[in-house]
Amino acid sequence: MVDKDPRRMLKFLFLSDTHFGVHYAVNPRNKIRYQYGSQFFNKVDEIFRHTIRERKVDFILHGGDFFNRSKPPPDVVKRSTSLLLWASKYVPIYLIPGNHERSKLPLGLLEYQENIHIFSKPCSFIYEKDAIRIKLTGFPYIRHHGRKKIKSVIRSAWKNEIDSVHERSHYNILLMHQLIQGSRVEHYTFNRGHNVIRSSDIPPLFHLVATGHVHRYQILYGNYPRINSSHSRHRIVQDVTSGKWSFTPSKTERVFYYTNPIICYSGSTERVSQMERKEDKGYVIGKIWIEEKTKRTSVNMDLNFIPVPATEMRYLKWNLDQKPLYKSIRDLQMTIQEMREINPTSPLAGVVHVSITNADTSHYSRISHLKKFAEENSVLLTIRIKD
Ligand SMILES: [Mn+2]
Repeated sequence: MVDKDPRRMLKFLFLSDTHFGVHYAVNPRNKIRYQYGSQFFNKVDEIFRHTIRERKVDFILHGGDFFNRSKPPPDVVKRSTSLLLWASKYVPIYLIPGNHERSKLPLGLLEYQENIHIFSKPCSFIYEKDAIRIKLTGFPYIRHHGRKKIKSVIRSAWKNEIDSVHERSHYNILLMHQLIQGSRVEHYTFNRGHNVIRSSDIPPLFHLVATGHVHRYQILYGNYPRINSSHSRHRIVQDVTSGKWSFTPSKTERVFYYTNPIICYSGSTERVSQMERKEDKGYVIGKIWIEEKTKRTSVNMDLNFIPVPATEMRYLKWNLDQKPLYKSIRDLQMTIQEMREINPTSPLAGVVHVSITNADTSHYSRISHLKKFAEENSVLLTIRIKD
């Protein structure tokens, strides 16, 4: 049904929080860190190649935290911009500066590449293909008081059109990098705070809010009455006689009327911190298509989360007053060997973090030996000794 008339259908890739440069050792001699940092580039490289070549996406949205730092080292800039340049040869890319870039993407001249569009200020771009017109509105990460400022920022972004369009867009996407009330990480739901945005403050004229910042993939619905919108699909309708797009529910055709924006966090493309060790990582493929029927035209959207393999992570807590060091070491060695068995050939089998309490200085040398053992098994071991 979906692919019947491909002339009126388009696809996009939505990914976010690539954090290029995190855990990266620029010197390849630091093998294990170089490997872990490189995974972040390799993964996005695969995602770009697969979605552009096989899935034939028409454009790419990046939800921010492209880099891990606002001033990334030259090697990190080189590796990540070559990915952008490759992808932009085929499709346009739209990027939001996130909090890790301090709301400003250090991409220099890349900003002036024809196919690379950066929301360096609140503004809107138009993407159009085969008579489907999409308005992409976005703004850099709001660092303070997002809750208070959000309405006026969105309003100015909507009005500030880089590509002006005289006809109404069929589909409106808001791209941003913010916390939204109700978004979740493990054991925590964001609710209050000067930077937590209420979804009811996002105008219902947006069909999709594609946002970065929270590293866990999730879909939220706005606070508008929800009518028959399933997990990943909702519809809006054009009235054929008047030509108007309808945003208000009608009694007779409720099911086809668009009512609320879907809010989507694609999550990060790789596990950035131990907090994410149980999260699936991946990207989102969005599909927008138009169905013409005798009495009405409907615009449809599908969102699909595609998981990619993520680095194995383990977290161990040692209290040396409760368990002697030699036993804890044995546990750790077993953990490391298990990880190696899961990934026997991978240059990085996983990452283990050990948090140690009640250690005394006589323990230190035995603890530091463990790093070598981990590295021999292609595991990155980080240790924190607490007083
Ligand atoms: Mn992030």
